Amino acid sequence: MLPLAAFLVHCFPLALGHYDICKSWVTSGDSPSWEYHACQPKPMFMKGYAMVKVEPPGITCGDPAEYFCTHENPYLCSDECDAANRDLAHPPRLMFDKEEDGLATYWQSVTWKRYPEPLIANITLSWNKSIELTDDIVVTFEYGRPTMMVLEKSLDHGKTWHPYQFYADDCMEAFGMMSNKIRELTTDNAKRVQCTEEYSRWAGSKKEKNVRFDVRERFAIFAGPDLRKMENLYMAMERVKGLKEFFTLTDLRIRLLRPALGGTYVQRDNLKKYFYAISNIEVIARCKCNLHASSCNFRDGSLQCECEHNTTGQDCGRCKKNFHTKFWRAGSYNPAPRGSPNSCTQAGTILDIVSPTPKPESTTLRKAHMPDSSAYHHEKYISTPTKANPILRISDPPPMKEVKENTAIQVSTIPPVLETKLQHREIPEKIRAAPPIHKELTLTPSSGRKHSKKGTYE
Ligand SMILES: [Ca+2]
Repeated sequence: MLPLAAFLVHCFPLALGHYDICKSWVTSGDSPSWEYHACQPKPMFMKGYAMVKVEPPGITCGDPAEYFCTHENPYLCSDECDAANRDLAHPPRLMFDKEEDGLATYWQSVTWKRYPEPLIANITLSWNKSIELTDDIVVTFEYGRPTMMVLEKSLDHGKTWHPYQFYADDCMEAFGMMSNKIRELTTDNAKRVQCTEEYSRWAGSKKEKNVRFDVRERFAIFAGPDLRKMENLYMAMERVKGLKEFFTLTDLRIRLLRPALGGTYVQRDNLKKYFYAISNIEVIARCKCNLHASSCNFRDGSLQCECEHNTTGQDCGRCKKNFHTKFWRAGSYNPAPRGSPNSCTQAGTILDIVSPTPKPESTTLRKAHMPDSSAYHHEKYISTPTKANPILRISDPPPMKEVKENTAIQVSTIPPVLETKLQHREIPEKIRAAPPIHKELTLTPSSGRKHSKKGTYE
């Protein structure tokens, strides 16, 4: 019974096309040998491995200390941001920390005291490594979501940028674009850059906090509802030009262009209620390893693929020394369900001609354990990362966390094929404004506490 169970554990992922092992030890035929497979690392929570940059200088609140209010209680401006006080400071690292006890911790910008000059903030996340999105990007805002925002990506470490999605409460007014829904995309335009109003309209700052980049819905165009047919997505990745690249990036940039307005116009007499506050940025992705690695570790300040198939490099993007008898090629999802390893080979070996197609007669003999148990362990698991660059990194990386397989997917690389005509949208000069409303401001003492997720202003 036990050997059967071990066999099932070993073969099940391959049967589902999860590509989670790079090679297996096969005992069929005259002599045992390695059989090589296309493989990829599991998805990981990537926020702990990013370098973060918040611009422009001085955009973070607290220096000097200032009071702010909220849309729910606009004339109760009792909260204070003070960078010199640990309990009242809102530094960038609070966008990536682990929150406990139901308390939201968040980065916060200065208030819009320079209105009508736009309140602009850029938040850049850099991985120094190509990664492939496997789930939605989710940015969580406290005190309301921005009414204008652009999510951008870079594939060349921030040299060039491309829009991923535009967000506005009125796409036409903000960007001169029609508002579109992701679910209206089809296989022909799955990588189209759009503007959405879904995440920018006012619904109460506590009711709707998240702004998404819908990766799963785009995957579902190919893989169907609940992503049940991932093999169809993988085949599309091979077939549709630019599809893999669309989900690949080295950097993300969130451009905040106009804060939440509370469902109305800007009220000039109370600019203390306009600001940005972000409590979390979730990015779930896998290392891009060109289907040549099943694990990815944090070493020497960045993520590195643990390359197999005689490949090497951060992305397994070239052949190892002495394995250059054929040109390097990325592994392939084709043919389904196990793909092709496209290994680098040495003269005289047959490494790259091991059939990638299913061989039912040999699978019954495939051993569940490899000859070297440590090698097997190495392939299946991700090891603990080392310390990050202390200067740029916002926090030490957390222990490697894999994302459950059913929450994620896969993808791979090359330059982006996004619609460049959308790259240089100007911010409208006119920011909507209404005549000032004359009400008496009521200042009360600061509570000096961070705010409960359940709401401080009940
Ligand atoms: Ca937080």
